[in-house]
Amino acid sequence: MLIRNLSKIALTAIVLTLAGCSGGVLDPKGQVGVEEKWLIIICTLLMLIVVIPVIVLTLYFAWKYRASRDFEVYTPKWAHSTKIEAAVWSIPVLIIIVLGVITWKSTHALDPYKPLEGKGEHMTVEVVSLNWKWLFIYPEQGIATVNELVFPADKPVAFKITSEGTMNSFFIPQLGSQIYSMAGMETKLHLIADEPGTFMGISANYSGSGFTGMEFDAIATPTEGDFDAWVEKVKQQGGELDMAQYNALAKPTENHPVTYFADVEDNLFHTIIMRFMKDHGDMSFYSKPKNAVQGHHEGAKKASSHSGAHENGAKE
Ligand SMILES: [Cu+2]
Repeated sequence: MLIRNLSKIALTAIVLTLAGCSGGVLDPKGQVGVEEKWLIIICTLLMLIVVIPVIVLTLYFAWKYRASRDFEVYTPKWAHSTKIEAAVWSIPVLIIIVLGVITWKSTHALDPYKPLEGKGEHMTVEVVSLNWKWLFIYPEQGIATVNELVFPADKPVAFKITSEGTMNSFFIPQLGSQIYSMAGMETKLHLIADEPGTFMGISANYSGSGFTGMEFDAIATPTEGDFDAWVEKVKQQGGELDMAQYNALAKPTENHPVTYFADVEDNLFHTIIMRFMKDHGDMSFYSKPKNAVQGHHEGAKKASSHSGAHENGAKE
């Protein structure tokens, strides 16, 4: 009776869990997401090669050597079995080798910083996480939006991502990888939608009281024409986004409505990153800051002992 009830509960749990898959990482709508789905499934199955026999054998041994069976052979001096040693060492080692090869290959193939191969030219979208909303700047179209991301289906998108404050994580589960947004830094992500649709966009990193409302629709339009029409709509309806307006927008708000900006200040994304870097000079990405050393040591020269120690490579 207990077993029957337990199996009912388990079945319900499985059905509910699988029902949660639609719209999630196991229901991918883009090339990156599809590859990651198979990675999750293959790795889970490989690991179950160990987990399932362990569960089965645990139950089997508990039953086989139960106290009421007094005719089992009692061997307290038993210490070694070559067969068991071979099994418990060789199987996990083989699985780890296979997992290692798969991980090595897939981390290179699915590197979020790598543009998608064979998909043509990428469209650029600059993403800024604010408390508690997402700002999307379209440098090629000269527009910006809050909490609405639109791009054509079958068009690869290169996201450049930063944050105004707290660390967040830019994540459209059905399209694939998530990547962190951090103040004063630029991270990159390349995604594509293989079919038109509206996908849920979230932050995968908790960032405070307004976090639950920090969601956006990622809309893949059926054609480039539909995307152009949407850009026109933003240009008709939107306001201006200069630095003063950005500062007002950056103030914390909860459940921020979708907002359009028809005209965006040049290099706004770069300016947002650089306001956290101003003491270290302008930054050339993927190399050292051009004048960070001079800038840093202007202040340090006053304290000569500190400056001396620093030049010897000592840490502060
Ligand atoms: Cu220093």
